[in-house]
Amino acid sequence: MTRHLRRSALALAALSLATVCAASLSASPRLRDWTATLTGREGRKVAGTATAVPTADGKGVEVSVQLTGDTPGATRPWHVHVGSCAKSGGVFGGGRAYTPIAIDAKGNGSAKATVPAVFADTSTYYVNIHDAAAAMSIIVACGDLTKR
Ligand SMILES: [Cu+2]
Repeated sequence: MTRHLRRSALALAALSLATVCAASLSASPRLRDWTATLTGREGRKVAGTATAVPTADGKGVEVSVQLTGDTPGATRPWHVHVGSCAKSGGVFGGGRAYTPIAIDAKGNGSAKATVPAVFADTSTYYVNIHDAAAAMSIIVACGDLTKR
């Protein structure tokens, strides 16, 4: 009886250890992901989401952005910037990595960028959608990146 109890206690301990390991394995990459919800500016109805995850080699950040409700046919330059929607700053990682978003006939668009820089824990970042290459100062949508 005692031996049986001891064995099942051991099995239970092994099981909970396995559960803890599985949980930390699946949780650790998630903690390093950043997400943003983009909302329209200047009365625009455009909305969207953005995510940023470290590249496999840890030397960069892979950013993806999706837009809905935008003007069909528009081409939107975009960047991750240092700062926040409320307190703007410079482009993160240099502008070269970012290819403009082409808005399709339904008003949707998406883009991906591999940025050769890493996020610092001491900084904040946001995603800016610019009106056009000839109107960079007009921001049509913005969203602060937060760690999830
Ligand atoms: Cu920008």
